[in-house]
Amino acid sequence: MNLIDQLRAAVGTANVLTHDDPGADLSPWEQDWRKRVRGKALAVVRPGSTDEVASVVRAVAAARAAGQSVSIVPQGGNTGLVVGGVPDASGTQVLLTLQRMNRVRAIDPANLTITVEAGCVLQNLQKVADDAGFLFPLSLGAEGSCTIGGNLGTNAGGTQVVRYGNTRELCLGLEVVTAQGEIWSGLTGLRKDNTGYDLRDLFIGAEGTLGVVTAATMKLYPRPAAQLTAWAAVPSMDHAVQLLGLAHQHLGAGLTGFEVMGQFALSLVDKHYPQLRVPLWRDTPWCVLLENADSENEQHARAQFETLLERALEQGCVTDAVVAENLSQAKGLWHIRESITMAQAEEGHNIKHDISIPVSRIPTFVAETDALLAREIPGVRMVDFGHLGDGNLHYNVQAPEDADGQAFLRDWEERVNTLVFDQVLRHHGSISAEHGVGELKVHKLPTYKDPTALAMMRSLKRALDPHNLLNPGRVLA
Ligand code: FAD
Ligand code: 2HG
Ligand code: ZN
Repeated sequence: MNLIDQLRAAVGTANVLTHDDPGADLSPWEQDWRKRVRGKALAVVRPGSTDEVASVVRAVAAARAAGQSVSIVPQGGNTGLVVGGVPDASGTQVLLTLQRMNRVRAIDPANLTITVEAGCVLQNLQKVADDAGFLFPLSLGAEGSCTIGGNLGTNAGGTQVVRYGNTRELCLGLEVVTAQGEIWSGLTGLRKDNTGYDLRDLFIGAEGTLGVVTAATMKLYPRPAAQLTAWAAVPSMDHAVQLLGLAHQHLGAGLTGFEVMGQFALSLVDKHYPQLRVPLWRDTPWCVLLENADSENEQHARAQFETLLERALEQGCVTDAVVAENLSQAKGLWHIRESITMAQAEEGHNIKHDISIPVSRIPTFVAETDALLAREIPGVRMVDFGHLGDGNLHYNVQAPEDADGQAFLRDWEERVNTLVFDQVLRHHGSISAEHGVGELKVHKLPTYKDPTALAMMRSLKRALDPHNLLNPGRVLA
């Protein structure tokens, strides 16, 4: 049997799509979210179980061992921003989508865990947790489409990291199909297990290069008794950092979100989605969105929040603020923040940088790097926003007004990346805080990653995937 027939035998004919099938449209799996790359798959394969994933991996591995240059690209919701989950243009890659594997396998209320298959859409996972009386805190703008497998693959961050950590911190166990097509059943749900190397942490953030995650056991949390959200105008990035310090001091573990948004980023939301009514943005260079989740009650949360904002106004780090009166207003404020990425996409291509540096250095980094860019590219527009509570900025560079976005990318991307990443290095930061490396940043790692760390990463890849079957060319060149 040829490979396509073997794949059909493994997952059923209806779950293997190829370009030769009459009327088949593979583009949703082949085009990345940012429309940076359009690949061509040998086939899109949709397994329905872990055993089927293992059969697919074994079939492709055998074909590769027999000399065919085939490989596998795992994909979840295809919302990744670094071109990590779409096939390349060779027409030799099997696109393995986990979308059909979307079941919730179990909830263990006493252990505060939920076990789900990799293709479960994040929003569905949040809802199942909520219906059971718990909170699953991972939250990001793509939550209506991204999957927990993709979140684990990228170690996604989002807007609640300041309190609950990245996806890695929320995961207790994994089920993984290895590059040899074996199944590792590591769904333990244990909070303590020191029996050697932490294999789970190896696969999280590996962007599908070491194994295919098929299921995960994730942590649940009690739902907070009250949740309050405020939107504050701040006069400078220095003041935003000062406000973060006050928020830690006054809210303690209640501080669940702290996002900063630059004026131009908010102007894009106002321009493309005027119905969202962005507050305060016209008269201030920065706004901050902050959230206080309280385990006592709303009165307590509001009193804490008011004290914080009074101190902040006294100290001049906030010039104006609105506190959401109810959950629906709070959701509206969060929706504005989550719409920045879409508003940027409406505006046209930009050069994205998802960077982290110590919070204390962020004001200097922004002032210096803004000035360097403005000198190089007069009229450049900075779409600067992000998870300030985590030291993570989306420091995105948009072409000057009226410039052609495509030409801007072509002429400037490499130079702008070098300028920004050199600055990140100088400030002891990372060139990818949460989106990953994918294909877009793979050639940057040798310059910006510690050489010993990179050598260990290569050794791990060789040990776990010696034939480079899984997502070749991503993370490691
Ligand atoms: P995909 O895009 O399908 O894949 C991403 C990577 O994971 C690829 O390398 C793929 O090969 C690998 N992968 C997918 N499934 C598996 C699996 N089962 N096993 C092994 N590897 C796998 N990211 C953040 O971190 N924080 C944010 O706040 C955030 N906001 C976003 C907002 C918008 C509007 C958009 C479009 C994206 C945003 N992202 C954010 C990026 C993206 O949503 C995340 O990276 C998300 O985790 C990707 O999930 P996915 O299911 O779409 O994965
Ligand atoms: C966010 O925080 C995402 O909204 C996307 O990580 C960031 O669009 C971006 O650059
Ligand atoms: Zn982000």
